[in-house]
Amino acid sequence: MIDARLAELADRLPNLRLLTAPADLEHYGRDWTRRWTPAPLAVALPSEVAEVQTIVRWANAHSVSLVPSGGRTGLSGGAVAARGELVLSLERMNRLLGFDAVDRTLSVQAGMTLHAVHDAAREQGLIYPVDFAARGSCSIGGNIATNAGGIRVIRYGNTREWIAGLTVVAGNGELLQLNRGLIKNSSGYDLRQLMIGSEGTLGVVVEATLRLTDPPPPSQVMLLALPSMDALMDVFALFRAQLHLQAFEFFTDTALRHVLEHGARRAIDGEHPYYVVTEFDADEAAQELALATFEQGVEHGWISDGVLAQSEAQAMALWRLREGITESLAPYKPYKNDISLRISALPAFLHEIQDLLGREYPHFDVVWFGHIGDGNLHINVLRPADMSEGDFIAQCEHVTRLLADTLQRHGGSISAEHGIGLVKRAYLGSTRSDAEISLMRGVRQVFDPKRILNPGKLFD
Ligand code: 2HG
Ligand code: ZN
Repeated sequence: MIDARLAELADRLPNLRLLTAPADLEHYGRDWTRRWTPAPLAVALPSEVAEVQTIVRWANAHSVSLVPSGGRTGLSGGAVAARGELVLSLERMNRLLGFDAVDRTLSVQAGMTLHAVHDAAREQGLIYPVDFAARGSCSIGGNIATNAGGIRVIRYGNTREWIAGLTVVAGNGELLQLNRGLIKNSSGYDLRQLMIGSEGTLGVVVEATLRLTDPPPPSQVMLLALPSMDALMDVFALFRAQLHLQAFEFFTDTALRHVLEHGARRAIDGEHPYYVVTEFDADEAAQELALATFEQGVEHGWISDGVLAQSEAQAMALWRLREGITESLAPYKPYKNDISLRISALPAFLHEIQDLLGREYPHFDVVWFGHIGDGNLHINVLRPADMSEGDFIAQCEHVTRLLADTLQRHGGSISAEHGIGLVKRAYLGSTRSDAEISLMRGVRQVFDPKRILNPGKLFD
């Protein structure tokens, strides 16, 4: 029997696609965390902005919570619907709205995948430079909601840098045009920036105007094997000083073992505890400089071995060693930490945290990797086959509390780029002061007075 509230919504919007089949509720109610059992009321797939406004007004009238939903590739539970919410999927709103050659902007609907955005920019001879492994499934609206980062932040910054304007349906159903593509707009609070990273708690992003830029010069990709964690920061300082970096990513031998088991090809022989994939601008002069830089690293004892990709295919194979890690670990349902520090704070922090994790997780496989050039580490802890999921998560949460305290002492953040969602909610106070959180709650109250937008995410 159809829910009376849904019947009323269907009445208001006869053309709205509304799904209630169990398989659909399951599919749209979860994200890549797979920790919560999906239990949405229904899934709405609007095809135009006016429908989104009507849904938000309906939700206010009936006190139904909404979970804005993109590609659901998130790792913090930000798009989970497990408490009778209506999933508001932007999946069908995935059209390119226009390109402006003078402004060098692309206007898109929020449901467009990052990959499709890349293609649309390239068709105009430009690039949208934010990039990461989930590009084929994640949506630009989700990227905006979490201020997504990825593998090119070291050169181009986070999503925040590339959003020239947003069209948003606020929590009361009102339509907001934020910043309208302006480069300069010194006219008070920048509500566009407030929306970016707000995890669907202030408004539903329905359209975005994205800034594009020139494609980077030809680049080269190098894989390096390193003997120690200390060497990692030395090699980073060396490479950053000599080369124009586009990416600088690291992973451990444990991560490598998993991607190799998952079908990637080994590129360096022997056992090495740490690896770096780096990409840098490479005209002819830079090639020589890259080799000289590599040699210097070897002479200092910071680099044990290395490979410089000789073709596009080899470059892709080297990248796969880094980009394939999340997928190769997925079968273990890892517990994930996504933390960030100032680069200058990393060496001291890394020592402390290596001790901490070694002590607290003596029997768990702990996989380290990430965007070390941005001060962003991903720590994935794998559940032993003989341990229950509940016990495993409880132990990981205990350690995350210790990790959060350590981060706080070093001035870091409990979420670098994945968001707070449900997963990191308990630790928000390690990164934001009570005063900040209280202001954030106040802002939320203004945009969404009835608290229908993604309640429970970010904070209660
Ligand atoms: C990456 O950098 C993503 O590959 C995923 O942010 C990180 O799986 C993770 O922990
Ligand atoms: Zn990442």
